[in-house]
Amino acid sequence: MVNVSAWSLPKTKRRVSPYITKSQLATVLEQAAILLELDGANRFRVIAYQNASRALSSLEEDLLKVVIDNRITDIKGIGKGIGGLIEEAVLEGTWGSLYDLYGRVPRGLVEMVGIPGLGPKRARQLYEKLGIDSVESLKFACSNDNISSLSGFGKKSQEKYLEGIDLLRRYQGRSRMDVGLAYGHALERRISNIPNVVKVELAGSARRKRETIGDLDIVLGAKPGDQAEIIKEIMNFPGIAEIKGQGSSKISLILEADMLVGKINVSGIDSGLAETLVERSLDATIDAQIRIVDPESFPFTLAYFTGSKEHNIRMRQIAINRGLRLNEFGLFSEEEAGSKIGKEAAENTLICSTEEDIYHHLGLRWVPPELREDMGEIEASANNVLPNLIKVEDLRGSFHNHTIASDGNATLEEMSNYAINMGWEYLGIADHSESLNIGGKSIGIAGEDILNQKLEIQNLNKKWKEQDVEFRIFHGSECDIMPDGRLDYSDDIRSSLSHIVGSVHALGSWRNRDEHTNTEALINAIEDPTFTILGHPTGRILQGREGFPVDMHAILRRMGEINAEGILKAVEINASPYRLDMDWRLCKYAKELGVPVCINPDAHNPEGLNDIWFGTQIARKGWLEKEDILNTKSASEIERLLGQ
Ligand code: DGT
Ligand code: CA
Ligand code: ZN
Repeated sequence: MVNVSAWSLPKTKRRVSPYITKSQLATVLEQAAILLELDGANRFRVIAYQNASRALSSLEEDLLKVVIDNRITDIKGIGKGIGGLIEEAVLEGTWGSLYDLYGRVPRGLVEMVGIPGLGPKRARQLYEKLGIDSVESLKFACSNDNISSLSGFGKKSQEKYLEGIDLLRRYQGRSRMDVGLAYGHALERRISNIPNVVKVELAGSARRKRETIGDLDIVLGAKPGDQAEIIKEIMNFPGIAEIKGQGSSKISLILEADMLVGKINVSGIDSGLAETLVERSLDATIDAQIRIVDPESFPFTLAYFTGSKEHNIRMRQIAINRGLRLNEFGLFSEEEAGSKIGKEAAENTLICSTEEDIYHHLGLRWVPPELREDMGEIEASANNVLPNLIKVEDLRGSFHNHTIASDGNATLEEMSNYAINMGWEYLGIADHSESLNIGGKSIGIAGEDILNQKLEIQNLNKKWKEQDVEFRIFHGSECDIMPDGRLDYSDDIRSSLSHIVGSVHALGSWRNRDEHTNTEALINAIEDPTFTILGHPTGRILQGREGFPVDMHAILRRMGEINAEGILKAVEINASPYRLDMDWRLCKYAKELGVPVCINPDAHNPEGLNDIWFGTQIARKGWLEKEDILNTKSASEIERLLGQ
């Protein structure tokens, strides 16, 4: 099966030739052959690309040397046209005519080739004859018997494709946090409604709030006599796409959309990409494992399946040091258990009615699941210095939100009213700046229009003051950072605003450059006196695209230095579940350096403000406390910090 999820033309990270490696080229040429076939190119061209790919794979000589010596077309299987492409890639790092090809072939067609049993030739036929251009439309056509009448296709093909689509889904990998938690909580809720369920809880990476979730783990506690009936009830749930396994203590399922209650909220990314991602979520499936245990075992099983594996290993070692053994059923004397394993070994377990008890028996304090990654939490627990993690209720506002003045779809007032209802004291508006283009169209606020927004905000602030409503808008901008590190707008305009969220959007040039250049450019931007908050630092889209290369440690160090001089430079955790950028792994470092973290929903509509929740989970995962977060401060403190 071809893995088509990651198809894009490689961008060089080098500053000297060879910009592109031999194996990168071989992969691209192989992909190009498939794209050409999908594009309806003639057979000989397709074969030429296939041959060239193979020739490169088996080339032993240094490719750069061959190119420099002008010997590329001497290689058997490489002709003049493709030879030219190879030379350009190696010497310039660019891809000539391939950009067009990669851009032209519908993404959906490429995804169709990922379906086991469906090659490019057939995909092309389905596209030409029936207009099928995505996995979704193919599934629909197969389910409605629209394909069997095509010559060369029969009922067998339909069945094969449907099976293939299922397979593709199953291997498509991890889900974003919002999708995983939507499914996880829906399943947990449904189970908790079954009579005689004593306890049920989501475990695994979902409970640890990882940014993506592989599969769901649910632990269910019930009396042995009730378990069979409970399992029967679960099997009757809606939204079970497939039963992968069913025993008396474990059920493995694939869940699909009917399981979900409500729909998945989306905001914070440009609309084109958002649309595709929504489609994917609604159509997403996720694996779930349910473990059914006796109520007495529940805390042990929950702890075990919460993980992480690394955390568990440390816990078991601590038990061993105390002459104990810890498994998914209990905590018991190693000596007594002897060679017994599993449930039997745990017959005489120490009684623990909660997870807390397990930690206490090991001389530890309970560790919040978010921290269980073996990244210092065991030591902190033993020394009683675990952080007091930030809570959503601690937040009093946020600084990066959009309105209809740029690409949001609500007015200042609509956004504010929603924020007031959330109990916030302030809302930072940061619409896009002038230079931001999407598809050749500017979506930002032109410099001369900034004043209009300013007046509107002043009026609203005045109104609230008169009405004794404790709420205000901070007028900022999500200001584009140019490739050289300059900020959009004039110094005058930027200085007139309350805060500047500096963000990189034109990702192309940043992803084409090496880490060092990008880091320098970002530091340039941050050093600008008007710069306040670094927005979505790497530009990554989870499950969508990687961020640009940048040395975040160096960025944070520089920000720490400037903060030490008493000048506020904060880093954003973009709370959109599509981004969750800055990554949680960097939070602790930011905290140590004294760089305030700002959790921003990057909302494009009022409901989008709720995304703040995801960002807060990530901040917790990064060990952050109330004091570490900029938007836990009161409006008057913020005014002081922003120098107004
Ligand atoms: P995921 O599903 O890839 O997002 O990540 P997890 O953490 O949910 O991992 P998963 O589903 O493979 O297993 C759930 C938990 O069960 C895991 O966090 C720790 C525990 N576990 C699974 N296999 C092992 C193992 O071989 N050793 C130990 N110590 N724990 C394990
Ligand atoms: Ca899991
Ligand atoms: Zn942005």
